[in-house]
Amino acid sequence: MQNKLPKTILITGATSGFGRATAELFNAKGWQTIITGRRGDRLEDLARELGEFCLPLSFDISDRKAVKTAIENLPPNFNQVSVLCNNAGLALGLEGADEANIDDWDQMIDTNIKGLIYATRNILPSMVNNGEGHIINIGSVAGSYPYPGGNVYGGTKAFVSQFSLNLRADLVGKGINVTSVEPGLAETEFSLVRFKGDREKASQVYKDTRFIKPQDIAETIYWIATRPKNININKIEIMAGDQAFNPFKIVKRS
Ligand code: NDP
Ligand code: 8X3
Repeated sequence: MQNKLPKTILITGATSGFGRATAELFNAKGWQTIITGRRGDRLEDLARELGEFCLPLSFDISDRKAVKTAIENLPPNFNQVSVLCNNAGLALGLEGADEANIDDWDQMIDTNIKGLIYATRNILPSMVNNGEGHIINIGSVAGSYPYPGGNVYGGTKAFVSQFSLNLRADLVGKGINVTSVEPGLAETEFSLVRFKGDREKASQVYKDTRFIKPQDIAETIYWIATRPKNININKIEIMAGDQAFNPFKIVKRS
């Protein structure tokens, strides 16, 4: 019976950016999509666009009970999830660690770390039971390379990278693949959120440079999800063509 249904991907944070582009691409490729996020109106609009093979579910990923309830109550046609794309996340602020808002730090940890582990823990038993599944986590170059003001955001993304590898260690032999996707500069609502609605500041981030587009990441996720089962892509790092590394900062004392 299940074989007659298209494969299903659950994408957290599908109301904009990477998540939305990923939902659109998988839908176009004939997959069922479960799209989530807090902004229910946006989810409804996207669900209308994607049609009958899309299920919108509005909840806050950092709410442990809400995540459990949503996944436990997936309707029969949508409850065999082949791919979980843990994408919901955010950066808040760019202040140094001595000035940053500690509520922002809590929210990044609650969303980028706790939300991701809640979704993963709740979906895994069904994947293990089916002997098939793929967890695709959205990390960041910020998890590997430090930059001023990246403090807790970078720390949460380092967690995503290491948690992904540790998931591999637990799940090898059970038919479950795990991948950490680690993008650099991409134009989404990311900077608008980081700068708390300041459109001018957000637009400066992407001005006069060639950034990653959400569709680039969606295509990468689709490629990862459709590799043959004899391989696992552990992690993939993608930077913008116009982005690279700076030298170490050296403080001169004289
Ligand atoms: P967007 O701001 O465009 O999208 C973020 C998505 O996360 C939205 O759909 C938002 O939905 C959702 N989200 C945030 N908080 C919550 C929450 N508490 N509960 C449920 N959903 C939530 O940014 P991106 O598309 O860029 O970000 C997607 C992921 O990519 C993030 O994990 C981000 O850290 C990562 N990333 C982004 C990069 C970039 O340069 N853009 C580079 C590297 C990684 P809603 O607000 O409706 O809840
Ligand atoms: C988003 C990329 O470099 O702005 O994760 O932190 S960066």
